[in-house]
Amino acid sequence: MFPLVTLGLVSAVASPAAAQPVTLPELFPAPVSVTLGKGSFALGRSVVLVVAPGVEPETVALVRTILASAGVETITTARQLPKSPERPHIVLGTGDAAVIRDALARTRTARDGHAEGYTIASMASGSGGGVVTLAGADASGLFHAVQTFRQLVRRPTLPALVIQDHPAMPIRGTIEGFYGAPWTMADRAKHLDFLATVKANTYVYSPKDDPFARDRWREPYPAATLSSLGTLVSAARRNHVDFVYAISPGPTVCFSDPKDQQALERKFEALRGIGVHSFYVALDDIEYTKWNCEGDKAAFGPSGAEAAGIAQSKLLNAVQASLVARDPASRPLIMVPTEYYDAKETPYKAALRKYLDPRVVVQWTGTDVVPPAISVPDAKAATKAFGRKTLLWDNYPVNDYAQTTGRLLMAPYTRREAGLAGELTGILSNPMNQEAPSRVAVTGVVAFAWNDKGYDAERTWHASARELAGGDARATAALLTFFDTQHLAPTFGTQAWQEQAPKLKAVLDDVRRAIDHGDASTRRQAIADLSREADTLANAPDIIRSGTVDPGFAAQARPWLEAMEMWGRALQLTAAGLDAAERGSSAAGRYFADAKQRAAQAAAVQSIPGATRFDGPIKIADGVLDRFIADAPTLIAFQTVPAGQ
Ligand code: GDL
Repeated sequence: MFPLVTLGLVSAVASPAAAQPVTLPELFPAPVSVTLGKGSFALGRSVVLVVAPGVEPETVALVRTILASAGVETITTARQLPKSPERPHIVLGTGDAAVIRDALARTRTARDGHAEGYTIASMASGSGGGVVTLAGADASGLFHAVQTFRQLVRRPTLPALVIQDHPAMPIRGTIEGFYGAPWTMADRAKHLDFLATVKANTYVYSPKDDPFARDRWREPYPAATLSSLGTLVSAARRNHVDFVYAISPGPTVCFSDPKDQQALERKFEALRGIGVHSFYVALDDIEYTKWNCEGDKAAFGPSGAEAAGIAQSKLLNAVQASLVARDPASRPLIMVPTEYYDAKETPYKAALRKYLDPRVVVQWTGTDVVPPAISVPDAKAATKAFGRKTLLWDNYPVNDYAQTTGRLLMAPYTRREAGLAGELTGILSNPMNQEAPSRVAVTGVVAFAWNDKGYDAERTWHASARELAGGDARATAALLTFFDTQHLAPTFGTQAWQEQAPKLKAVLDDVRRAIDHGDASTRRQAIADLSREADTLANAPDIIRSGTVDPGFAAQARPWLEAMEMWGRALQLTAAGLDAAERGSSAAGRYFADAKQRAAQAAAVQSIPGATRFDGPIKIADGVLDRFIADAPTLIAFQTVPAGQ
């Protein structure tokens, strides 16, 4: 029998004196439930793999790779579990395969049967043996179980535990929907691999600057591009990610012209030829109060928002019908409407509600294009306005609008209300032009969509830094220092929805307070702390360059890392200036002047031309660091050296 204990009782039951306590591993996204059992066992060098019939070979291959990276050298296979396994056994399967039923029965565990759900049950057995059962409700569920298993085997011993898990929202992932330089095919391939690790299931291809998807949407893709897209589609399939192809015909489409409908279907047909089963029509950022052709006036009457809603519905309904007719495996069409930026009742939305096929999935960005927060009542209003539960298009961490010039958006994903899963069909994050840095926010978005009620923004943020750093503690800390300098998240207005550099600001505020109110020893202590903080800032870029697993991160963040190092040096000089001033040394003025010069150089570092939509100076903890360096010479009176000395 498998003595399960609830988490609160674990230490009491499982930590006899001197034994290693069995602890709960940190898992991201947070599973629905994890229950620790008694004891633990090591995987060791040799394991037995028991694979139920029907498991995808790629999933088995992935398990083998994970086991190898956990130090397993020999993997043998068996068809069923022995009565008392003396070696670690890993059991894989979906549905109610007999071997899975047997394995779960031994741990008296029920199987999670939700779509994409899974159960993991592990128990120690015999002397040195153990069983880990990965049971998927379906093939994707099993794949997600394997991703959790990847996190579990990072520790040398596996605790006895039961995990029951399934997604709160059916659609989770990203929409490459920004303006400016699209991701490269290599970026996208890496992104798809990353999405799998966080249990995302959707990637929408919709770069605004792909001419064949927007301005020249009627034209076929060059063969080479289509072939590269085909490679991505296969990578997505391997990763259990739905590759959705989006087209944006809005700028020129003639809704009433059957030739345009055919052009759209021809385009989709070509994509279907490379394995795409999911399609999307984007109608955002277009003029919808003027027709593009005379025919639309004849067909739908004078132009206007309501007529646009009717015309768009007609086209989309026809596309939805043709998707089903041509491909029984097709997923429902997704669309983003022209009024995507609020849930206010309007004639356009009323037309969509009335005429748009209820199967069509509608996106919406919240109460604004870049909303400061999203609540359950906001989502309820959207459900009402669009006549169906919506799929949130979250414009975070996208950095293609003027207010984001010179910024990476690296704050934790927050201010989305727990409970949104009851009102949304999912969330797609619109990422930055920089793929690797985007993973920090996307990890948060997807973890929230997987388990909104169990989501912890700060812990998930740390976990994403740890992932980028391949588990290295020093590089993780350096990344978090860097993220703090890129914490500001603007809106389209003047008010940011995430503040800049809260951690650094707290440190600098403490220094100001100590200098203002403290005695001599408090002041010196504060200046010493400041000097250490400056070292941390100045050294972080080098640690990040050598400590992040994906070289794409340092390459895409290059000017930010360069500027950060310079700002760090400016702060070091500032700390030296304060120290000199505190000691009454006349060197203070020189330090402050050097700091000012270094800060000016740092502030002049520019973004990589063309890498983001708006080029401009790189911002590092702006409004916090620059202000402190500018104010520092006024904090402690110091002797100035007369000119000429
Ligand atoms: C938008 C655009 C999007 C862009 C974002 C931020 C939607 C639906 N469309 O309005 O392509 O990246 O703003 O600038 O959000």
